[in-house]
Amino acid sequence: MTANGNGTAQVLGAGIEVVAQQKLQQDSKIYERVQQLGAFFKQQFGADPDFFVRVPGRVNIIGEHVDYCGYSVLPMAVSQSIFLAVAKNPEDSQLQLRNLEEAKFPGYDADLKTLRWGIQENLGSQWKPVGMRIAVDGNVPLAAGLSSSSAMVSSAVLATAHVQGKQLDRRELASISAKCEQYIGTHSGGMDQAIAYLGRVGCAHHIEFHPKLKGTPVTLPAGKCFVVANSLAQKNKAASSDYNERVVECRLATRWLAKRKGLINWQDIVRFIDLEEACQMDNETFEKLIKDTLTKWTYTRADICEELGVTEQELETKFLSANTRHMEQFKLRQRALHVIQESGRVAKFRKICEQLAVGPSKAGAKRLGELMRQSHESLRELYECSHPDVERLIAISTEQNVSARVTGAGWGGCIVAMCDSVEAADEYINALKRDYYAHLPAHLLERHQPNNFCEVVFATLPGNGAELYIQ
Ligand code: NG1
Ligand code: MG
Repeated sequence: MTANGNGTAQVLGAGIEVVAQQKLQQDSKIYERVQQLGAFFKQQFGADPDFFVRVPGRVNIIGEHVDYCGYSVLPMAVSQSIFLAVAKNPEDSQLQLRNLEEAKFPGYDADLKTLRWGIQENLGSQWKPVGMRIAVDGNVPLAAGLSSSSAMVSSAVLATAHVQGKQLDRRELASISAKCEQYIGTHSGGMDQAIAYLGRVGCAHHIEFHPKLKGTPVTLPAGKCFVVANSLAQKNKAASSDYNERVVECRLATRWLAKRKGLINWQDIVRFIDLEEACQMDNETFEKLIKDTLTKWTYTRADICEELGVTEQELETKFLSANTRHMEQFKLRQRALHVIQESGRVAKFRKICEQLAVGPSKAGAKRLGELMRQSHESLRELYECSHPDVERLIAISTEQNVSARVTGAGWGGCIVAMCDSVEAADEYINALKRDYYAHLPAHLLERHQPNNFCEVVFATLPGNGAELYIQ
């Protein structure tokens, strides 16, 4: 495996730097996975792969359920990732997928000519149905809010772009991957795919979506240590309507407010950020507008139809989607308030991090913790996306004097916590093991206790985004 041989990165293929062998070998964990997956590939397909791609999961530090409203977020890439070993086969048009965990994820074969690919749309007439053999190895916890699905989708996009010989930069790849993920049926924003490509070792990223995708590195406060703890309550978002229901409520609230503000094109204003821009409102004015206008806790279909001047049928066809057509009640006020206040918290969090990078301040660091706690409370109360198991983790965190919040979409999954030092993080992790993990049901204990729960509760450092290794 080689790139330019001098240990530095080289730009090749899909506009992504290729990691040189020396650099790769420095990270023994990554190198081991490459070796293992390469051997598995050879055993499956009888030849070596041409290249590998690695796309990480992420943990969002603050800014939850705001990306699809156009507001910025503050995630970092984690070390857990999806690895693909890939070989191109120009002789045929077969897609052959094999997972290292064969028992859990059986192989899949198909003729590329019979599939529609999201990335195909982007490549247009340049698309060639070139055969691909792929071996997959993933260690991002599934359905846990660490973005395993986006790491998978983004790795497929990167591998395909490379096989197709397409030069794309990281932001383009992130946008294509976000569009591709919409095929799964969740009307998600672009946070996960953006950090999957833009992540950089040592810093979190402030990711803006408006007016266009932009990532700014943010140095997290020196000494602080972030811990991820998985409640192990799994939430398969694609199989439930909860996520899309929130998206629908946000879109309906946007139109309601746009109409009340007298905007002629109110029907076309879908995201809160576009309304904010159209009305030149700051965060506080927006919050006041919501409080003054959306005065009911629950709106019925009849309320919405009356206000928007549409029939029930129009409501269903224009504003609801396949898995939200059943909705009878809409919590416009609560959802809108969460989004606007959470977007304010992201801006404050970034600003404090920037101030702390210049000079330490106890008050500043304390404020970060408060923002994380407020974020969680809002997700629980206004957005209703927590889970009893997540609440137990949060309660233990509070007892330990650690600020924590649910991360990702919620309804289970992981929390992210901020500890004052590496030692404090160790103590906190031990407390979680003692008070939460030791009480798991027997089948989960059997699986995780032998590893001392290190896959489900761990301190994490910001890692790199997508990488390509050439064989
Ligand atoms: P998770 O739960 O990690 O899949 C989801 C969305 C994000 C964002 C968060 C909530 C997908 C692919 N991702 O993340 O875009 O909206 O929820 O902040 O659905
Ligand atoms: Mg996901």
